[in-house]
Amino acid sequence: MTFDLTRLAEYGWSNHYHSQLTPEELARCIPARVVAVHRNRLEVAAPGLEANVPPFSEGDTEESAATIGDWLLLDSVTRLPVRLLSRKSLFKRKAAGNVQRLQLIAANVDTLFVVTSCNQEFNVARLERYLALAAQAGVMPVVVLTKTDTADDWEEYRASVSKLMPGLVVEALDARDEGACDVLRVWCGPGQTVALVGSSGVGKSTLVNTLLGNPLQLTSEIREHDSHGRHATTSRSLHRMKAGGWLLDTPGMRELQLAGTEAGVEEVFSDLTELAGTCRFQDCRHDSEPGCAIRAALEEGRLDPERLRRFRKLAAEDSRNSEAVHVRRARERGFGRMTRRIVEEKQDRWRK
Ligand SMILES: Nc1nc2c(ncn2[C@@H]2O[C@H](COP(=O)(O)OP(=O)(O)OP(=O)(O)O)[C@@H](O)[C@H]2O)c(=O)[nH]1
Ligand SMILES: [Mg+2]
Ligand SMILES: [Zn+2]
Repeated sequence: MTFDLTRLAEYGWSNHYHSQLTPEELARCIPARVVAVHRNRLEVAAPGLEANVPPFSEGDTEESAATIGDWLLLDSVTRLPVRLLSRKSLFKRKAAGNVQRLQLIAANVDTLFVVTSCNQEFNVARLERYLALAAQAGVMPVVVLTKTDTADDWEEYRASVSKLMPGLVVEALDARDEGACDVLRVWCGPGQTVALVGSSGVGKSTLVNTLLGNPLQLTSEIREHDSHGRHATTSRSLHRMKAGGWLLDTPGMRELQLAGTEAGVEEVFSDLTELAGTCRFQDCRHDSEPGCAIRAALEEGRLDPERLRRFRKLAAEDSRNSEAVHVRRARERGFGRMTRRIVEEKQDRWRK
């Protein structure tokens, strides 16, 4: 074997990837992580290795192209990629414009910091949207509530976040204070990869600087010639944090939209989908149908009408976005059908 496992672990290597390698690959390949994606090349890194390789795709679907955070196997002689390893998690979105295409944002992120602040920016519906995205991507969400120093009632903000999902982790802090940010260290240690999302002004950049310890790292940019010979500026996407882990900063993270996130929505609103599964009619629209469990819960005050409204909005948005991607599949989907399908899938999973 030609590579140093201990040092690879610092880059995020784990048994999830290691167990995918055949004995032959173990003998003849080196794993390397994609740290930046450019139009005509990928930057990869591994202990003692920084290299450019051609773009690589494992198949002909959009999801099979290597993206930031991916692990590639390189041939140890030619240094060319030979295989894309199966991912732990994946953020993707509908490509901008009318093109019906999915765009990969980042792979193999462990933790998503959902950043929000103790002021009028705070918005439960937006948080739920981010939580659904994290769940869909297969990434652990941690809500980071910033600007506690500016609000006497920050405990109340924290309490409303905690109510969004059972077991949801919330950390309240002053993003400018290095000591206060120490509570985030457990997600930022060696081998860990984190990404941040949140509205403008909530303190993402401030947090990033605090976590990196060295603001220069984030602003250091690589100048290169684009295809027209002009200087183009790109900033690296994976940055080493003080605590040893990697911070993924890519513009796409800021524009994530819901597309094909039914499963994520299901996880965040499992109370609602379970309830809907007990309506008398399978295709109940929770409108005026008899035996509707959702309406009963509303009438008995067991269900917050605002939460239902947000769920409907998110479900509708999701099905609109998916429609652009998979027109045919999405056409027949409505709120009632979606909840029914989710409940059926859940039951299927139990039966397996
Ligand atoms: N008092 C206080 N100010 C903060 C805190 N976090 C960020 N700020 C300030 O809020 C302002 C906006 O912070 P940024 O880090 O630039 O916000 P951002 O999320 O990166 O915003 P965009 O880049 O526009 O998306 C800056 O003036 C920060 O100094 C905090 O916890 N407490
Ligand atoms: Mg910023
Ligand atoms: Zn109903």
